[in-house]
Amino acid sequence: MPEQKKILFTGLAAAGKTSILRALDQDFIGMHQLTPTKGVEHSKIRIFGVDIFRWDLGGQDIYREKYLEDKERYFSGTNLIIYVIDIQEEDTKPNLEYLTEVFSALQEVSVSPIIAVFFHKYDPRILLTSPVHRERMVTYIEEIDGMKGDMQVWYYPTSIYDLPSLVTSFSHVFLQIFPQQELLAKTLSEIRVNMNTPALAVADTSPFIIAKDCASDIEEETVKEFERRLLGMTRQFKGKTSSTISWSIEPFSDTLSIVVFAFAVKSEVYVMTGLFEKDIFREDDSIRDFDGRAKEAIKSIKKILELFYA
Ligand SMILES: Nc1nc2c(ncn2[C@@H]2O[C@H](COP(=O)(O)OP(=O)(O)O)[C@@H](O)[C@H]2O)c(=O)[nH]1
Ligand SMILES: [Mg+2]
Repeated sequence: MPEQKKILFTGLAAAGKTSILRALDQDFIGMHQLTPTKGVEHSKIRIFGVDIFRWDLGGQDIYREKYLEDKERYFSGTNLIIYVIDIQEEDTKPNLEYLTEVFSALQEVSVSPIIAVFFHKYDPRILLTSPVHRERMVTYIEEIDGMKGDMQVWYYPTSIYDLPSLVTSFSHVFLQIFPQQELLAKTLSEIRVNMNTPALAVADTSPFIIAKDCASDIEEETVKEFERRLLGMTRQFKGKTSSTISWSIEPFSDTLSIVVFAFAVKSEVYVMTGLFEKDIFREDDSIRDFDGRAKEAIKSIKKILELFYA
């Protein structure tokens, strides 16, 4: 039986924890009807055939005290903590105090999960223009690095107005609990070079990005657009099953097309998405060659994905 995993979402009240969970579930209706989370809300997702239990720890003072009193119950068995900070909130002290308490609670119950800090409500307009928020984020990082001890902490700016930021941040840190991801990342990078594409990714239909590799000279904006398109195209395969490899193609830019290949591993659908020169698709011969190489690539990716189910 595959083991199960536990993810804690925590942080102060109104930081955006529940909104993040809803956005990751693509539940945009639920997102607009949020009431403050009372106590803990549990939900379950499945990735690589493993049950992932998500605990949304409501952030009001009375509940936070309860978590810290009953540490064993809330913190033991945790694989990943996502600590959500409202970057628009000027006062950094309450977050740093609560984080200190969380770190010592983890030590007391002797667990060392991977920790992600989401600098949330980092809405696109702020990310582009505001030095104040950037300075606040830098201050947080310095402070947290100073108190994390041996723990592994990752930092991400996120916003519900930038869904790819949430999906890629969550995917990236979640994958850190799977050692197999290193082999997948390395293989995908080789395939990308081999297939001569500036951007290539593997995802499941949650959608959840399992690996992504981009050429070093590709523009940040193109990567963002690639992620946005890949999430949209991936969603079309949700709930579908397929024993063969199928692919679909859409225009991306003046010179590039975006191609999505769907394939199954353990009866779940996965996709490989990449950007390819439009010219490839003008002649039958080069299409055949492309198809053959893609299928070879997918074969090796499937083998690695099977390792995640071990
Ligand atoms: N500007 C902005 N507001 C957000 C974002 N995420 C959540 N919010 C708002 O922040 C408030 C609190 O969100 P909620 O998810 O209930 O926070 P929780 O208490 O941590 O679960 C709500 O009014 C949300 O609409 C974001 O990325 N940007
Ligand atoms: Mg909540």
